[in-house]
Amino acid sequence: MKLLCCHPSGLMYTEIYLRLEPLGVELVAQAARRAGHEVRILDLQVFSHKDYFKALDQWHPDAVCFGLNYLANIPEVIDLAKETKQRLPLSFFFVGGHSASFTAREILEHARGAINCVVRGEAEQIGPLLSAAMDDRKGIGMLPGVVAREEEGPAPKMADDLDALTPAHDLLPKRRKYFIGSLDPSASIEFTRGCPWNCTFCSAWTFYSRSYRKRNVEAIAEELGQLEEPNVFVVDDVAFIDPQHGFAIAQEVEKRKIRKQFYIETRSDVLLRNKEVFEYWKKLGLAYMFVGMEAIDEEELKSFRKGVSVLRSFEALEFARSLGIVVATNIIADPGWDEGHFRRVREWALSVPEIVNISVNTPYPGTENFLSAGNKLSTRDYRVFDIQHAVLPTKMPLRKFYEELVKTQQVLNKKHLGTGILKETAGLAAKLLFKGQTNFVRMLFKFNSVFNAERLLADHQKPVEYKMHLPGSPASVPSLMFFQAPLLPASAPSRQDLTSGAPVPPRRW
Ligand code: B12
Ligand code: SF4
Repeated sequence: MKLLCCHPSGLMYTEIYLRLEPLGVELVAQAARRAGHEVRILDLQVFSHKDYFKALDQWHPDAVCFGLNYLANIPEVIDLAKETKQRLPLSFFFVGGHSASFTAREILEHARGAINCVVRGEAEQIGPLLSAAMDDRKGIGMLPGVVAREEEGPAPKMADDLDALTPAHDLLPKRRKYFIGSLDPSASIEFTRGCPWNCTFCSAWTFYSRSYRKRNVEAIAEELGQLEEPNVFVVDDVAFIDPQHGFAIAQEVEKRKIRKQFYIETRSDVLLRNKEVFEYWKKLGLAYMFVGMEAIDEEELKSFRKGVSVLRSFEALEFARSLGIVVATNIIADPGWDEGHFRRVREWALSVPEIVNISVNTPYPGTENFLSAGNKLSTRDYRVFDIQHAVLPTKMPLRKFYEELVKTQQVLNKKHLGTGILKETAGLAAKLLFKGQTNFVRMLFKFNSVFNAERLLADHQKPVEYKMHLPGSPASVPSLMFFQAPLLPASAPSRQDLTSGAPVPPRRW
């Protein structure tokens, strides 16, 4: 069977700071290739819709799938499915990924038959679906994780071996288009999967049922060694929760003399608890680190159930700074903020040297916030669920809210974008341009065209063809977690160990 594996277009954010390879789609591609299918990958963050239709018309795939991690991409993928069925009526069209897993039924409803099924959960389970798709599509709706129009299979199973498949990095065309900041070009890799915390605004923990799985150290080093890019984005939600795993990977990287620059994301408490691991990684090429702070106000932080105090976060930023790497953090703007609140955030953010990013509190399906605030949504347009738009009623008039938001983003970005930073990074920019890498330099000048209040407001005026479903009757939090698997293996430390401030004693897990 010929399978075309796709990732939809990039959202606002990717127009500026970064564009990264779609690892989930690469895993589907690898699973399909292993099963003997002929596979191609097309990433619409890099290619256009025209290229997509050209691929359909020239290659005639038997099946097409899309990775739908992002809620905002749902309308685009439904429209593409409808157009695909016009051109290739016999093709099998399916979607999977993070957001699709939480909205499977409504996606099928909107698509009116253009999407054959939604696969909830992980790409690793895709083999039986592909076999069934080839075999007259019989019994598709009975497979674990699969939701079809008429039937729905049992809950998906979690992959028991994360090393059984390595993403098909080699099938991704135009790899030099992927970058993050000055790490241009950049590949991506996964060290661990899942998160044991349970922040109210996040669906990473509900998706993986609060589990936390680690890949084999040799397999990671092997994959790293094969990546041609000089830079690597580590996609883990929270890097180095288990210090022993972090050390072991580092030792293997050092042993194999792998030289790369790395970007990682982590939490303040993990950083402070495992300082030595981060210091070791700095020696190995850790260049950028994102530390999720979310709020500078203690009460706000408590409401997110982040489990870290503001003071501890400040301490973590100070330590990260001392490593001599580029540090970024994020603050979540609440629709209830007034001018004073935005001003306080601006003042604080200008007083620290870190890159401070501002996003907007967004109750995504799959989060606890969706259950508590989903019925108050001011819009049901999937496209504005990208944490740059306000989807809940704002205290200030919407225009004023966006003006304050953009003003704050502008002030903060002056520190890091534009001609000022080009002067500081002139050497690096020239080197990249010389090598034909233009992503970083383009990024420095795009800010105003992407982030502006008028553009944000205009997005709310677009006609809405597909309306997002609201949460049904109040559901309990465990029902958000749909995997049929134990949460943490019996030998693992308790979630208490992982998420409390106390250091996790060294263990084998
Ligand atoms: C790395 C990452 C990014 C990267 C790379 C994104 C990319 N190109 O794929 C960057 C930094 C660019 C990014 C950006 C954003 N991200 Co992001 N990101 C993640 C993160 C941490 C990990 C994703 C990942 O690559 N994991 C490793 C791979 C292997 O897993 P995966 O892609 O999820 O695939 C697995 C399954 O989903 C499934 N699968 C995936 N595709 C498919 C397809 C099929 C057919 C099937 C069957 C299965 C399947 O199989 C895989 C496992 O086997 C997730 C959180 C999380 N843990 O999921 C957030 C997450 C997906 N991001 C999120 C958000 C909000 C954003 C931004 C909007 C943030 C912003 N500030 O603007 C942007 C939007 C970017 C865009 N689309 O333009 C939200 C999604 C919210 C939502 N419901 O829409 C998440 C869930 C984070 C969160 N805690 O809420 N992100
Ligand atoms: S620590 Fe990060 S990944 Fe984990 S639940 Fe909180 S926000 Fe999500």
